[in-house]
Amino acid sequence: MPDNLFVPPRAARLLRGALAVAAVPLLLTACSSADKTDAVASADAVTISDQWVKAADGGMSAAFGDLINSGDTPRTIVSATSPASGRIELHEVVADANGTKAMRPKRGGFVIPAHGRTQLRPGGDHIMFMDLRAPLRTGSETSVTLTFDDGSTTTFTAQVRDFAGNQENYVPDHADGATHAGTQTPAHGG
Ligand SMILES: [Cu+2]
Repeated sequence: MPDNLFVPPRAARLLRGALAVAAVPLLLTACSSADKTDAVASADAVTISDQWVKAADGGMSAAFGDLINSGDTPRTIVSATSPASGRIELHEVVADANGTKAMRPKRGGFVIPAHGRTQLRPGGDHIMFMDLRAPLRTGSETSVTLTFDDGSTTTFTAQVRDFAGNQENYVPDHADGATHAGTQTPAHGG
């Protein structure tokens, strides 16, 4: 009988201890989901602004814009698709030993730094439309879907614009069939 009198406070102590232990992981979980770092999909952390696509009658074109990362961790785009092009590659422009600029698939994709931006520009990184399904007419629009390395995707709409300058990355004498051969051998760029 006296034993029974002692059990409740002891049980209460044990219970309190168990709650304290259980509270730790609960708090950690609450913290990590509250300060949106890893819990947020890349597609929700990255937006694009000033996006546009170069007008072209056929063959190749490219999409440009500013990729903006509002999150605390770097995000990586690994591929892209668009109904406008049979194939899309993520390109960078590099200079070879002779100083000649050439484009090639960017290894590892486009990385957008935490709280930073990655600019896609003519003469720099760009989303390369390798094989247009139809002419891209000035003033029309097309959509592009980006896939991140966490598997999340985001789709944006870009207006088609005339663009004449700074075409070193798709020079006409490389822009016929020969260019496709070139881009199919990314090894040439190193
Ligand atoms: Cu390109």
